[in-house]
Amino acid sequence: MPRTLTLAIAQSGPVQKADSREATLDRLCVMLRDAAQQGADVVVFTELALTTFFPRWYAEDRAEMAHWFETAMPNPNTQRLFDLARELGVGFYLGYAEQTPQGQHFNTSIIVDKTGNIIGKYRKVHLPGHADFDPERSFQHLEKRYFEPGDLGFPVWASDGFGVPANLGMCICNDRRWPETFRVMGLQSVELIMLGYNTPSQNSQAADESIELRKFHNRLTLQAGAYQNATFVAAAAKCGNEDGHHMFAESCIVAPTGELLAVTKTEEDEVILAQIDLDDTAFGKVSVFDFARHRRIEHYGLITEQTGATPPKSI
Ligand code: CDV
Repeated sequence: MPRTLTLAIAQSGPVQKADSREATLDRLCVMLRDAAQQGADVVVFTELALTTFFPRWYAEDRAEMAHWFETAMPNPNTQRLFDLARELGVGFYLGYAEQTPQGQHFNTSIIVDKTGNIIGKYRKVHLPGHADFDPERSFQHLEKRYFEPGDLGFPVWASDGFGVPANLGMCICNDRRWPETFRVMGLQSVELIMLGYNTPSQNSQAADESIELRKFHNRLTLQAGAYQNATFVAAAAKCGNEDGHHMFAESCIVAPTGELLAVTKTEEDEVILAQIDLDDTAFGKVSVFDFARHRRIEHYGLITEQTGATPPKSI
């Protein structure tokens, strides 16, 4: 049975602080419909797709940020996205801020199948930024203040929720910069990794870092992650000028060879698609990245035994 999928990215233009959830959901629904009309089986939305990137705003009392979080998913606001997915027969990946019944806060994403059911949940592991106001930075990035590190690991789901059997994984934004993210899913035979991102065009700690270099790092990590683990990668940006803070676009779909299959052209709401054959992941997995034959775990201990880098003994 062929395992072809039409994979879509729904890149979001900026979502301003003043924008209502309703207006933002309207935009996501328009893109879901557009993608479905073009034959999409699955649509990848971005990180924190329902709101502005609120971790750039400091609040002494974090309770002031409560309104950015979803306490259930779906909920009365988002139900219509799930209903539309079921009506159109298209799955999706969605990032949002999660508050649990126990009061924990996570930067979360879900996989929803073609019948509108959640089949997987992931909570962002690699939280960038800082927990306290940092006057040295040109702007704040307070993910470590508002979220806890994810507690679900990097699961991979074997599912036919998008219409064909596939091994599906997720991560979120900064996770893509860490090879461990991709490798842990690679070790579970992942075939498609979906992720969303909000990446500022400026480095808040290095004003002279160019946007070109930052875009290069985006492509570098996504393409390396795909190639080194023989998996498709689909990455959706939230981009453009959000309340005076610019974020770059370049949402893309990457093949298991590491090649780019589709890239967005704008910094606005934009849908791009690629037809993919999940069996194209097989060659890398049985050749250069046949982990069972080639990995040498006896030399990898430091990766899980140690967090920070230490200098070598001097000779
Ligand atoms: N939302 C993010 O995780 N953004 C980070 C920034 C802070 C570098 C990223 O890795 O794109």
